[in-house]
Order: sequence, then structure tokens, then C-alpha cells
Amino acid sequence: MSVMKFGDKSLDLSLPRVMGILNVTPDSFSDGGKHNTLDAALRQTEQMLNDGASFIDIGGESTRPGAVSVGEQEELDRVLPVVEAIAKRFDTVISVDTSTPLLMLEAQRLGAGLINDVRALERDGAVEAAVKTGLPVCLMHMRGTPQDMQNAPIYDELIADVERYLLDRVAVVEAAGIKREQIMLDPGIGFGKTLHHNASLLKQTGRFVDLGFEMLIGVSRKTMIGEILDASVEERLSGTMGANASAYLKGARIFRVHDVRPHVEMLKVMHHIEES
Ligand code: 7PJ
Repeated sequence: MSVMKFGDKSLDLSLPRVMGILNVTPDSFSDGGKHNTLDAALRQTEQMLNDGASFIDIGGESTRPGAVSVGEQEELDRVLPVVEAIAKRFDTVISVDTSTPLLMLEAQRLGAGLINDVRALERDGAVEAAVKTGLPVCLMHMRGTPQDMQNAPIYDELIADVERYLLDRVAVVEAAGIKREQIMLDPGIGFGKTLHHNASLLKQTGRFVDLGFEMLIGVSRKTMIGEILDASVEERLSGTMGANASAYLKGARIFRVHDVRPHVEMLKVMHHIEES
């Protein structure tokens, strides 16, 4: 059993777990408006939990390639009311997809259980803030920034480079006081990588698992799936499931997805077979 504590909740991560994506950027809910946005976020959360999600990952900063960066206050205003409302109403692990130290601290106060940082706590004060929360962290690899990361990324040795980066970040956060058992790693699919890079990293998921860390994979509806299938964003579910199934067999246990139910069912069957 590999149980990880997320604030006052615990999850057995020997079972695969689905993390449902909840975007709270202004463009993610068609009708806009503050109250409507909170309402829609709660409805989407309820649906994802009914469908079997173990985590709800709340993000208020768009990190898609080329996205403009969001101000700190704006991000806090988007995310915190949603964290608070979900913590009050639902029994789930709330993950905050953020690089902003103040948001990490405030979200923990309101009931968040995991810090998911696509910048691996590189922002000034982020390591200290994460330590203060006492929560586990997901450290992700990114090359460059969301603004420039897709400008012909080049690596000397992709797998070794990503591995070295993640282990460097592990060393930094461990030295600051976060326990090894509280760290999950993520190769950062689509963050400064070509299709070939993304595919190689997914194929090598086992290398990271062998280092002794839980692996989180975020490939849902991403460009790599679109490139392989020549499919639009709405047509990427089966392809996403193929990528996640492959990562599961290589030892990844947390899957960050938009489409919760199909993944919960797929992983339940796969796990049943693998454990039989
Ligand atoms: C990821 C993420 C990912 C983790 C986003 C999108 C872009 N967090 N946040 N891993 N991607 N840990 O979903 O298309 O891959 S935002």
C-alpha cells in the first residue's frame, strides 16, 4: 500500500486515480459572470466526483502554449472562491494548479490538499510557501515558459535532461523540508516538447517510477494526440485514453483528465486485469 496524505484526507495510490480538470479561467465557462462561474464550477465538480474522480485540479492560469500570463490578484480571485466552495460541499482532494506562493498558502487554509505546480516551485517564494502548507506537491518539467515553450524545443538528451531537472527540484524541495513521500513527478507532456519528445517521455514513464516517485500524467486532449490522429480538440478522447493506458502499464498512477468517467472505467478494468 502506498498511502499519500493530502491534508486531512488520504488516498491509496496503489490504485490508479483520476484527477478531474476544473479550469476557472474566464473563457472556460461560456456565460462568464462571477456567480454563474462558481455555479458552473460546482456543477462540473459534482459531475466529475459522481464519475469517480479522486482529485479536482483547479487552475486559474492558462498555461496553454502562447497563453498570456495572469496577474496574481486575478488568479487569487478566480481560484480561491472555488476552492472554498468545493471544500465546503464535497469530500475530495482539492489540487491547486498554480505557481503563485500566496495562492498556495490561501488555498491550503481553505481546504486544498495538493499543490500542482507546472513550474516545479521555481517562482520566488514558492518552495517556502509549499513547505508552510505542509501539503504534498507535484513537480512538473517545463522547458521555457508558456509564452515561448513551443519555439522549436531542443534537448541534448531528452530523458536524461528531464530526469536531471526533476531530481534537482526534488533535492531543492527536500532540503527545504518537504518529505520525499510527499513529492509526485510529472514529465510535463506538451510543455516545451515536440511530438517525438512527448512520446519518448511517455514510453519512459517507468524510469521515473523506478526512482521511487508517484507519477502524474497530464496528456488529456493535448496537441500530441491531435498530431497523431489529425483530430480536433473535441475528437481526442480515445487517443487520450490510449496514452493514459500506456502510462498506467508503465507505472503512472495519477491521470489528469477532462473526461473522468471513461478513464475511471478504463483504469478499473486495466487494474483488475493487472492485479488478477
Ligand atoms: C498539466 C498541468 C500537466 C500537471 C496543465 C492543459 C494545460 N499540471 N496543468 N501536468 N497541464 N501536473 O491541460 O492542456 O500536464 S494545463
